[in-house]
Amino acid sequence: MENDASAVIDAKPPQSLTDPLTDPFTPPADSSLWRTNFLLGAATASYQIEGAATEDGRLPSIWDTFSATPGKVLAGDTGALACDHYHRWEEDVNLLAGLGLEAYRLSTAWPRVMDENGAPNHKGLDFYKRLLGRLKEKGISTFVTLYHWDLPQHLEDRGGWLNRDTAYRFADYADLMSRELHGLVDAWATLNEPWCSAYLGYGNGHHAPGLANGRFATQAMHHLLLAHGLAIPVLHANDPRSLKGLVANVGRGTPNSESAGDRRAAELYEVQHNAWILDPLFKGEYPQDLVELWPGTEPLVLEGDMQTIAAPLDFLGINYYFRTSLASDGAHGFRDVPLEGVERTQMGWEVYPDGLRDLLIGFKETYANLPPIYITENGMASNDEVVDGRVEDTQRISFLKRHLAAVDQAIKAGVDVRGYFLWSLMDNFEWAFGYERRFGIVHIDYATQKRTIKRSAELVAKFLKDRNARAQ
Ligand code: IFM
Repeated sequence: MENDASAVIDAKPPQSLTDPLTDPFTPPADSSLWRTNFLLGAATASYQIEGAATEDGRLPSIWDTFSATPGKVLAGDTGALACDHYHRWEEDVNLLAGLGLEAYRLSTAWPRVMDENGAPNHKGLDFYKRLLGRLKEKGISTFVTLYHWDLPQHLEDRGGWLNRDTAYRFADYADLMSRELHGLVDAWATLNEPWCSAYLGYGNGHHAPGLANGRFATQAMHHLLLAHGLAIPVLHANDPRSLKGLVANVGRGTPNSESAGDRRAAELYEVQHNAWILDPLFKGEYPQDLVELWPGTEPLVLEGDMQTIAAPLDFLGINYYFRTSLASDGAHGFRDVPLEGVERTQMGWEVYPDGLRDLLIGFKETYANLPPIYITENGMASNDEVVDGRVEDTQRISFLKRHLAAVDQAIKAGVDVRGYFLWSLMDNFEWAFGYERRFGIVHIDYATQKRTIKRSAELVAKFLKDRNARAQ
């Protein structure tokens, strides 16, 4: 992949494109985004878009079980059909290509490609071969995440991520995928957002499999990270030319007041969201502060685990969405105290682009061996509607522009950020919020499966076209 962040191309956009009235998206002339080696793409995940939940030998995942459980997902929505991408993938690849997006981040569904005994399901594998092959033909870089939360239900039935054996089963799955798909994948990510899998899945039960126990969360996290560490050398052996990394969602905390208690609350929030994952990866240890936050929940760690987890990576994927304001809970933890009068999205999340810049700079200062970074997700949900065939998602356009400016500031401060993926290519199944929350730059009418390109997508496409034209 041609993507050397050190080579700065001095390209200036034509004056007319920077007029905020006619083009509210195009970055300013001095933005790093004008470098043609800064990768701009979009992301999705298997369970959120594929549908075809029982087709071609796909086994049930924990999200099929969870979403079928009354009261777990808004309006009782499930991923059974989703965006029907399993059948409409050609149309979706054409959309990506038509927009001129340079990279696509997708995930593969473990229950689609392996049976209960670990044998390959060739029908499922063929789907990904066709999809990735077409993306390659179109010249689109492929970022493949192996685990975006759809654990096979039969593994959950044996303890899921609480069972150390699941980490070894994950390494087998990584082995199969990298043997079958090598040459079609530019970058492999082992896990998407282990914080969500461990904390929301096993700590507070908001996500599948819906367990709520603090001790479970730390043990699940350890096995997830172990799975990651076991998979990295396997991916490297089977597909040495691709990049290997992990995708982490990171959170910015801000104290609700200047009091020492609230300042400590904000620190602990970031320990829980960021250091819990990044310290093991880049320092080979869990943060000491976790003990203060969750006394008595230390996971069982076997000799050698931390070295396995800290295997060197080619990249770190960062997913960033919002900032949280925190106060002390009066004991050793924190509580969320929402700020008044700030801009929010359909999710209720605060729009705070500076948080992305500040976190990126902070990570560079904290971790001496931090690899190059891709922003693997950033975006927002809005209640978008098609009116006369058009979707005017003005808040999203402004959101994207401001977050890309924050990325540019981080690059100028010395952080090696090599690309940015919009979340998401299309509206999709937003987990516990079902289909109500719309994150796409392409609108989905779920009744007809019609895709409508939103204004934000048109402007991103226009920018990419202008950038390419200038690079000729
Ligand atoms: O939709 C999710 C995605 O699956 C993981 N990162 C956050 C997104 C928005 O909530």
